[in-house]
Amino acid sequence: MGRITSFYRLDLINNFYGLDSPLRPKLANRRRGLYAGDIPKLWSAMRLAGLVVLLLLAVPAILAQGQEIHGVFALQGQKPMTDAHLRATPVAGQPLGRRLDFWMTEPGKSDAIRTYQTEMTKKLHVVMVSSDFKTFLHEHPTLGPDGHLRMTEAFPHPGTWYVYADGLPKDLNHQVFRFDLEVGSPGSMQRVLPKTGMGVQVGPYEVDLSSVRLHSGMMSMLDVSILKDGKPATDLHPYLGSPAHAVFLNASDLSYVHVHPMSMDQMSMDMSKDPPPMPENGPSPSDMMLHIALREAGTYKLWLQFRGGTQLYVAEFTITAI
Ligand SMILES: [Cu+2]
Repeated sequence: MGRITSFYRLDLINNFYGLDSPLRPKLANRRRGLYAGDIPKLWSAMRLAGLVVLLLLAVPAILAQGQEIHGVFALQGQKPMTDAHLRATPVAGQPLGRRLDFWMTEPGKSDAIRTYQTEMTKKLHVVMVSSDFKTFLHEHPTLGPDGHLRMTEAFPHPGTWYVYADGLPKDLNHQVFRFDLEVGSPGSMQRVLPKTGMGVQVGPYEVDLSSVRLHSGMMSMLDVSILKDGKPATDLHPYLGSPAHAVFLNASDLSYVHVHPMSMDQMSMDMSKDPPPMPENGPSPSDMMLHIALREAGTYKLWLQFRGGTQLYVAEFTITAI
């Protein structure tokens, strides 16, 4: 019996690995009830069931661990000085919730860079845009002592999100990376770029630009004015130290440009460096000047974010650079 059992064991091993066992004809001939014919079938069924159980166990474990995404350098006209990484982990009970963990490394190294310069009051600016260009979010993760910048985001709808991490690691210049993150299901790749003209209405404000056509490859000056009830708005406040934040995305290669308009007062200061952040609760002018250099010709979406009263607003424009 011991011998037969070991024959069966060998046969089962061979069967498991899909090998043709030289023992099988002998064993089949023995026709010992259930053993000879049924065990291989039973074993196949058990293997299948085992695989299903393994998959059921593994998928939630993989999901809980999150997805690591390598950042694509996205700052228009610049070269990367670091690598960037994002781990996105689902939040239990929130299908559209993700814990986002960003870190940068020096090329070829694995240790997270631990220091970031503070820019516009924050260590990292995270801009998230839905793949159809309809939704714009701007958030700020918290830098931990381990060099990881973490935040939790409840995405307003499923889809593919272009997540841009914009910061100044160590003593380096701006490093901006794009991460393509799928939340729930893939989003439409059809980018919505309506012809906006030079004025758009957002909430009670009208935002006017002096032009929506720029020349690429050179510095342009755009006047920005914000009106309320047809008059210059008087209830504006700085947001993150600036009268407004302007993010341009090139609709074809998704390259990124982020600039801040200056108040006329700031323009009379030393223009070679950034003006000091404006106090958050102080007033902000309704007229400002945006210095913008788009290096690539093409169509861009501009999101201009500002604070009116206690609320944040985003004015959206389609800009053509020729
Ligand atoms: Cu900004």
